[in-house]
Amino acid sequence: MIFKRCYLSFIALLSIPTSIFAQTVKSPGNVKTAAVSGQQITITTDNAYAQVTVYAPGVIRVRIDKQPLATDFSYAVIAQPQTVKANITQNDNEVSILTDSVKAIISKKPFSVAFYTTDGKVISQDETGLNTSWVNESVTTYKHIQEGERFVGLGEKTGDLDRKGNGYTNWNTDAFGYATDRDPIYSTIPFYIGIHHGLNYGIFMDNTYQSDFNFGASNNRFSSFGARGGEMNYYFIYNKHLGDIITSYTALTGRMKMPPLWSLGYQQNRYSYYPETEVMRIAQTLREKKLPADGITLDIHYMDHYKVFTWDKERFPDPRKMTDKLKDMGFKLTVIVDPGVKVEKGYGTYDRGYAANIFAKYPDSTNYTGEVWPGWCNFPDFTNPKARSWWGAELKKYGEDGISGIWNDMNEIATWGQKMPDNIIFDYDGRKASHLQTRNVYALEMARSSFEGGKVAFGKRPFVLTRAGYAGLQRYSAIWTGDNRAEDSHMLLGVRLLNSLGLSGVAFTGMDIGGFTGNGTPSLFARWMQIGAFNPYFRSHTAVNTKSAEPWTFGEEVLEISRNYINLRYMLMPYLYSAFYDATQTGRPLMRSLAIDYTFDQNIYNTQFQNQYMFGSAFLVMPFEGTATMGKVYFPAGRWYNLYNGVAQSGAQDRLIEVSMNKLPVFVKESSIIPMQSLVQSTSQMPTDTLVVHVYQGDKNNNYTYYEDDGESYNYENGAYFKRLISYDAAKHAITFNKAEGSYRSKFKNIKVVMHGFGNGSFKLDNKAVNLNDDFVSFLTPLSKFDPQGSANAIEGEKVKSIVIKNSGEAFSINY
Ligand code: NBV
Repeated sequence: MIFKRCYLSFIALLSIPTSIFAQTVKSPGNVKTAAVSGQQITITTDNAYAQVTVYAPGVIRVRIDKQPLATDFSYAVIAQPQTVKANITQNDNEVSILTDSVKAIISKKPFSVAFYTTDGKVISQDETGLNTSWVNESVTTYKHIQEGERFVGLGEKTGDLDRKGNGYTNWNTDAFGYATDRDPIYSTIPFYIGIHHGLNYGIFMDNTYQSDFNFGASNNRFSSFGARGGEMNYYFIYNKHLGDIITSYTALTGRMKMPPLWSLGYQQNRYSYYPETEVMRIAQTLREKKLPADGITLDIHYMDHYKVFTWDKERFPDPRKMTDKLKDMGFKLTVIVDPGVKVEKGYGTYDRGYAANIFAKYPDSTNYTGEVWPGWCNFPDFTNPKARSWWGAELKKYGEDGISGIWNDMNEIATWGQKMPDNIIFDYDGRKASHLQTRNVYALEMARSSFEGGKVAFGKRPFVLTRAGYAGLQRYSAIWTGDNRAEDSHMLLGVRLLNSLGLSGVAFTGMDIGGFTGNGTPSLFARWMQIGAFNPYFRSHTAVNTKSAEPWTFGEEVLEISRNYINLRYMLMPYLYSAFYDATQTGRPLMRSLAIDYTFDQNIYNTQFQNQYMFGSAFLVMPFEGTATMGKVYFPAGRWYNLYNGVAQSGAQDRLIEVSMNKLPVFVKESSIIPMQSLVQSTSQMPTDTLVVHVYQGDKNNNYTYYEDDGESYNYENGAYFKRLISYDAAKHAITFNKAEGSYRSKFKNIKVVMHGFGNGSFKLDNKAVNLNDDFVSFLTPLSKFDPQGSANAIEGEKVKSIVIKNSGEAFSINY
């Protein structure tokens, strides 16, 4: 009897699931038709519509929806499919796509997708039985988690470098003083890279709804990506080298333009410097204390009652006069802007916005009103082209006021209460979309408006900084990681956030140096400044209610440490600028997680070493807490030179090293080429006319592109640059400076080549024997009062050989 009851309920269980599952989880089912046209396959299935398109030899796009696919539209992707050789065939069971670099198989029964190398190794495949499915309006694609698979990227996400075992949500969020494991925070980049069995691939899911990524969190079966609305729309990217995946991803979503040179200098900031006399005091103190700097930033208190595009006339009676004075001192001014526009008749910006009808709306066509700094506000709908041009026109005033940078804050959108209604309607470039679909791209389109408007309003390259964003934000803006805390764990988390942003196609990134909330210790501030010197955007910042946090406010020792590293940053300007050029061409970030160049070295994912990164092609940076005295570090394969004394160290091993508050451990990769200049106090000051190119002996080849232009205009787009390939050929023992390209004349009349690690060997210049000079290089000044060895003859440095050559732009080579 008991058996019978059990048996019956078992039968019942077996029959219930099919109907329940079919109701609650919908799958595409089997393929009914698959029509091939050129590089595209259009598919219908029992319950869905799909399209698979070859975008590039290693890039394949997959779209799936329950309804016929909508007309294609993306805020992120700017590329069209390239014409590529793709062999597409099909039989009853599958459609197969073969390009020069990947093979994709679309199974027909049921519809599922798998990607292989051309020699048949699995790169990524749908998880059998799960594939892609819908639960109500949410759509998710499940991929089989491969043995030993690791996951990196996904933009500005807290946590470890390897995201295996974790799940994340994308929903742009104002995350004041966030905990180091908080998710989501400000921006959304639904792009990650999977790594397993010596292979790596990228997945970019281009869907702006709230989205979820699961890298084996609470399951041992799949990694998944999905969104709470819209279609499944993802790009699979395969390249042999991880760096090339970033290049392919940024071919889709775009790359940054050359930034204004001044924006690479040190930026001094706090919430807030006012009135004008205070701004000038900061500027003067930076100069008096010989702290090189290029930027001062004004936070919300410069405005009249926080009304965007206004000035508080008492605090800043004549903005133009002030920016002129600052300019004479070598400073550029960046001002904060918030999207919330105060609802107030008679306030020009509001009146013009109201007349142009550009604010986000409720479904009954009334403007959505939410509360933020100025009080009740309307919010420009940056997804409306009319709003973007209105914003651009408003920026003209800032152009006239001599502003050079625009800092977009609060653009998640942040409002008091943090609950923006779902039913706010945005234009979405004529398509009309709710807040649910628009939120994650709002900041991207605000950044676009600031960038495009700024270009016209300033007549020069504008500097744009944003807090939130979406995939593709690198085209318009730099990004910083918002309201961090003055804590060691945040400094180190910040490094990982920036490294992850770099893995996700964003090269121009920064964090609040010193920490936004709370009061940091001197050692924390000193270390953070050192790390900041090796961040793409170098700005210190602190909240409204904290103690003063300029480099001189932590005592003499911290001041000297800060100066040392800012000085180094300024001497590295030619290297930095060339690294930014590289980002404009390849999408390669400045801060490079070791996962980029040492992808398959398991040690780099060890949480002890995961914060280490390359800054550009040459520097291996090892961040530590401010108070650390000893630290375990990992040297990837190759040879590494201690930046400060030139001592070489072999790689593929970890080591315990001494760490002090005065020095950030930095090593130089063998065969590196590092162009430097003399110390200046701002990028507006001319360095001496000698470019110093440091070359480090090594067994690896290196092709380095040196790049220079006027640093402020777009003339480089018409060839006004000075660019040359400098190549290190280890087998030929040759360093060749190739002929310069472009119509711009270098500001350097001479090149001093400094040879590190080459000993006293014999050298040839253009095949003729030459004697190199004995020289001495030191990258830091001894700390006068605090370093017990701080006397002139105890300067830490390195004996090197050097030679000075005229910089005619013609080719020359040095043999060793
Ligand atoms: O405008 C004030 C701050 C700004 O300093 C900070 O960098 C932003 O992330 N802003 C947030 C507004 C709210 C701060 C509590």
